[in-house]
Amino acid sequence: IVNGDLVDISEIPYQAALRRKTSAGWKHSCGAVFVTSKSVVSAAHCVISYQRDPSQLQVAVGTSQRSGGITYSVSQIYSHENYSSATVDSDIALVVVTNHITFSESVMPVQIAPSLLRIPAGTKAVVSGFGKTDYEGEASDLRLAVVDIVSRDECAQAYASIGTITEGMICAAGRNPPKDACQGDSGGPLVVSNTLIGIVSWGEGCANISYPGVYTKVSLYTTWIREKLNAIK
Ligand code: 4AZ
Repeated sequence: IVNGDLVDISEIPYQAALRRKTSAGWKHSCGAVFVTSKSVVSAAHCVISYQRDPSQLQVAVGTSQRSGGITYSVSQIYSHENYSSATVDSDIALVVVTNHITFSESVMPVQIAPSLLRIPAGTKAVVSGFGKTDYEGEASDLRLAVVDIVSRDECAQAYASIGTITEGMICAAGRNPPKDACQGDSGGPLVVSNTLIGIVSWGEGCANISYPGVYTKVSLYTTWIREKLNAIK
C-alpha cells in the first residue's frame, strides 16, 4: 500500500494473507479476504499455479504483520474458469481451508457485494494489505488507504494503450498524495461499508497519477462465489 497508514488487524479483521512454502519457511505471497469460516477470496493470478498442489499455500488471519497470526492449511483452490492471464479478466479465486477459521476481535468475515451492485464514481473505499509502500520500495506491516472509485470510462481511457478494462474490473485511485495498492497487495480487499466490492488485481506501477489501480469487480462474480461456497458445504 502506497501512502497508506499502519493499522491494527482489529480495524480490518477480514484481511487475510496467503503464504507460500519455501525452503526457508512460509513467505508472504498475496493478500486474501476472509468471507466464511471455511474460505477466503483472493486473486486467480495469485493461486493458479498452486491449484494442483494446495499444500504449498497457507492462509494466515489475525495478524498485523507479514508473519505470525493464526495459520490454516489449504485443501482446495477454485480459480475462476474464465480467468485469463493475458487480459487479467475474471481474476478471482476461492481458497478453501481444511479447518474452520475461529472468529475473534481480529478475525471477522466481510460481506460479499450483492450481485450487480453498482458503485458510483467518487465513492470512497478502503484498500489494505502487506504489500510494498512504493513501486521500488519494500513490503510492509499491514496498511490501509482510502481511495476513490474511478469511472470505467476514465479508467479505460487511462489504460487505452496498455489493456482493456473489462466489465469484470473496477478502478480506484487515491489523491494528494496518490494512494494505491502495490506488489504484494494482490488478492486483498477493496471494501465499502463492510462490503467487499473489489480484489486487488493489477495496474501500471503503483500510485502513478496517470494509472488507477485495477480491481476485480466482485459484484460481477457474486453468483460464482455463492456457487463455489455451496459446493464446499
Ligand atoms: C502487483 O504487482 C500489483 N497499483 C498490484 C496492484 C497494483 C500494481 C501491481 C496496482 O501485484
